[in-house]
Amino acid sequence: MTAATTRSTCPYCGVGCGVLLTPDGQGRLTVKGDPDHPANFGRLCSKGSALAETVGLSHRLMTPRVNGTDTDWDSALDHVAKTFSKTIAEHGPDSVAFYVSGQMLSEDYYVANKLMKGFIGSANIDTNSRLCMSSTVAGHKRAFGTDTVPGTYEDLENADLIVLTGSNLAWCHPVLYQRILAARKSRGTKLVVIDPRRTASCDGADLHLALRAGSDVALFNALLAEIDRRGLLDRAYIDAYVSGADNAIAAAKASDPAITGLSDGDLKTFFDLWIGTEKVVTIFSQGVNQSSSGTDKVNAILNCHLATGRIGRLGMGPFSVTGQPNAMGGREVGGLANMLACHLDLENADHREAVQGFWASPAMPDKAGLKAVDMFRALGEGRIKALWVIHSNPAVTLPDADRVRGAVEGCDFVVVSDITERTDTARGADVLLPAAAWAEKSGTVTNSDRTVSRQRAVLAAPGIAQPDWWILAEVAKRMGFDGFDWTSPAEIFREYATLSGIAGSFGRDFDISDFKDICDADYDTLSPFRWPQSAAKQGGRFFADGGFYHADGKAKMLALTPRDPASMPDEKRPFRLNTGRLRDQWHTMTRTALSPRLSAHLPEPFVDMHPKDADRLGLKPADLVRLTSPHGTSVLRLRRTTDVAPGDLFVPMHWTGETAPSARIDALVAPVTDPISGQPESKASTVAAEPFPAKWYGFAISATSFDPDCSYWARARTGQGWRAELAGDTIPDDWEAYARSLLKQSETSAQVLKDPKRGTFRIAFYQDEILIAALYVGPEPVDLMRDFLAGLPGTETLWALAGKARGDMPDPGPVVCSCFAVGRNTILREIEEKGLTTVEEIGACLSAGTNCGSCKSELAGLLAAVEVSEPAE
Ligand SMILES: Nc1nc2c(c(=O)[nH]1)N[C@H]1C(S)=C(S)[C@@H](COP(=O)(O)OP(=O)(O)OC[C@H]3O[C@@H](n4cnc5c(=O)[nH]c(N)nc54)[C@H](O)[C@@H]3O)O[C@H]1N2
Ligand SMILES: Nc1nc2c(c(=O)[nH]1)N[C@H]1C(S)=C(S)[C@@H](COP(=O)(O)OP(=O)(O)OC[C@H]3O[C@@H](n4cnc5c(=O)[nH]c(N)nc54)[C@H](O)[C@@H]3O)O[C@H]1N2
Ligand code: SF4
Ligand SMILES: [Mo]
Repeated sequence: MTAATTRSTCPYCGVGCGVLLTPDGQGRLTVKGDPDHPANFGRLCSKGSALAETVGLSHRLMTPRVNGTDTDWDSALDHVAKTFSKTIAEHGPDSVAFYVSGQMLSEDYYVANKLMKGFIGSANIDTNSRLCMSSTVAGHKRAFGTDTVPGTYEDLENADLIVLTGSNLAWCHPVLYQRILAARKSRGTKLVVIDPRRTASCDGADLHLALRAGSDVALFNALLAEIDRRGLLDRAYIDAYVSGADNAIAAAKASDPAITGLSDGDLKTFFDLWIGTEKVVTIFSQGVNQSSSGTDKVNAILNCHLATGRIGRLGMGPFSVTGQPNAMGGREVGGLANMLACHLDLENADHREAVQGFWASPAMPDKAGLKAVDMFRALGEGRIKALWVIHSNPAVTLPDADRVRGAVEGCDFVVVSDITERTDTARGADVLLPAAAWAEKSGTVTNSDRTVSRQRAVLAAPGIAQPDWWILAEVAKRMGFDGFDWTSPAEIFREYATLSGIAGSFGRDFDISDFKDICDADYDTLSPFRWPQSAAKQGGRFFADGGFYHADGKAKMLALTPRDPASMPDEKRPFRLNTGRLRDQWHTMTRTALSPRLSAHLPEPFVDMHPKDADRLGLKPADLVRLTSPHGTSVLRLRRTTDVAPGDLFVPMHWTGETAPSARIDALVAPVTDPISGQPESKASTVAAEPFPAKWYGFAISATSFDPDCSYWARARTGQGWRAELAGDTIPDDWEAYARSLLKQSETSAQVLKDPKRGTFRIAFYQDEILIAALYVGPEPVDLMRDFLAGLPGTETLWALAGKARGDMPDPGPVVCSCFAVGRNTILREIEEKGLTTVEEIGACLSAGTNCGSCKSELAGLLAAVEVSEPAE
């Protein structure tokens, strides 16, 4: 590490990898994995490795903006404070709300929570963690009496069996997946994936249980019943530390494993593995949480670990992996509408009094505020009259997203703090506040295993952008509140650590009061640490010897009855819509889509459909499909694949009005929530599917950005500019005029190739023999070497109209390894020509998979595909 290098933490997933940042003094950065960070020991995934490509200024919001006009901070902050104060005076504190984010730093989050709960006096602050972790929070609290992840990452390396339940770890927590694969190599750890869909995580697994969507409670009930049947309950642990076991087991025995749709053989293999392996970690994520029975799913898993006493000991335990970089920190600061700071309870009068006393605050709500889905419903109905959205893009990511977008647009006063104005939420806002971004601001985040790490500023914020805590504190002061006079995140951290000590004195587990007097210099150099950190307890695991947080000191096993998802497929809507993430994009893509190499992995949104369903609907490969639910419609590119079961569909969640307006998939998702956690069922809506009647299809490349306006489009960045897929339901009168207007090339000289009878048209624009842009149009999805063409703008390519590489220039195909930009075709060619049989051999020949390793599971998948195809030839 050189003097110019600073330790920080990756801003994406909850693995919480340490990074080493070296700025070049010109606003650019080099980003490397921190070899000393306990989350990643130097590794980074594709997203972490590409961070340097996302810190440019081109997309940034630089100054506050009120009603479309740029202004200074004083005017904007006064306006926000005045409007919030006026609304509260006229309509009461519950007429305003904050919608915040698990990506905020703990210090930012603490300030937002203090302002809303302690000073405005409402609990109407909720966070996107409601869509993410709230079922786990509720499940943990029901079972443990507290929201605590019992284990640590070392358990993953010390387990003999790892069960991924509703988690595509290979793509969503890639560094943990790499850690597991490494352990698998050295100790032979077995890996089971429980997911209705075949995912990249299955490539490294021993068993994939493609259970019916939503049936996890039935599966883990069946496991619990089988543990009992085999006489393998840990009676000593249960007698000493657990209540409710008999009822839970009786309910488990009464539930029908057939609901899972799994064969008896698969169930037996799973039971043998799970019951027969003491050191088992059950990892779970959004396939569990995002369900109308999400909390029950969590408890069904916790039941099995409590029943066997496999919790809190090295190499075993239930393990909820957090999604966002500070999802865990948000739970600690009390970011949810039904929590108080530091794991204190809003319903507990003593806790409320203690926090109010500590804050010296004028007010404290005694009941929970509106949860995310209800908050935006109230916004649409005019019950919330002023809303502040910080670090989230709800007009894209909440269910029933068109209605949410409409509610944001319709509300008289919506403030959005973001780093860019180009989001579907920001477009509907009245006030935009420019936030300092990752690498420009300082604070702490807590990862999935309770490790708190520093994010550090190494770049100047552009324009007059300011950190989120500062913006919040300035508004609080202007609303006339005391207690917001901090001058640095270190001061906020000290206050927060002090409050956690008060929580500790109430016996709460979240206690970092060791740091209540930390000086600025020590905060600057703070090394990662795992909570708790107090006089009473230091880090480590929880619950091996009981010590639960219910009044009787015991854990609770819950009696659970499986429920179907809220809507079941029927004649009108025969498909089950599953949604989730891709390897190289982060949520609504406001940062990852800036990186050409991340955009090259899967540049267009799509719907995965089983070939039998596609045939039945008369859909050919690459056709466009229209999906419809009672809430909205989407148009997406078809991918025929047996990865999904017949009747199931999978659509990624990432595309937006900026990148592909018809692919905003949450527009279709029903606003149905889990009755206990309030978490939406984002993975199990029902929809109808039909061919989209496009009259023409197109593909465009350009060295400069352009704004398509046809009925279907999806655009992505490339190393040379932009690429876009297009389709329309009306044919333009004059294709050349259309192309010139679309690609903003009114005067540029062009080569044209057209066949009006067949309806094909191609145009390439040149400046001094350099290709500037091109458009390829046809009546069917256009067959082109897209990834090859995407690399042409800005080069001397006089034969671009051909749409494919010359014989001597092979088409690399879609990128698989984003670190070294190695395409699928290149890998397949090498596998076949050189007879490669292992991922390591591919690495040796092409470097693919040798940097971040995020593509290793896909490389394994390509090797398997080639093996299968050989005998048939
Ligand atoms: N690349 C990337 N990584 C990310 C993120 C990102 O945007 N991009 N986001 C981060 C965030 S905030 C989060 S919350 C995590 C999410 O991480 P994951 O939860 O791993 O990701 P998802 O793709 O949302 O969903 C996981 C799986 O649940 C499956 N599933 C659907 N229904 C069911 C069901 O009924 N039962 C079971 N058992 N499985 C089901 C889906 O098929 C999907 O493969 O990822 C984090 N990491
Ligand atoms: N259908 C479906 N929907 C889902 C999910 C799903 O699996 N399926 N998953 C859900 C889950 S788990 C999650 S976590 C949510 C995520 O959903 P969101 O939180 O809505 O998505 P992001 O794109 O992460 O939004 C973050 C916003 O913060 C901005 N930003 C970046 N840095 C900063 C900063 O430093 N300060 C401020 N103020 N702003 C900043 C970004 O530009 C972006 O607009 O989506 C949920 N929605
Ligand atoms: S696994 Fe990837 S996205 Fe997650 S923290 Fe590490 S580098 Fe960042
Ligand atoms: Mo999430």
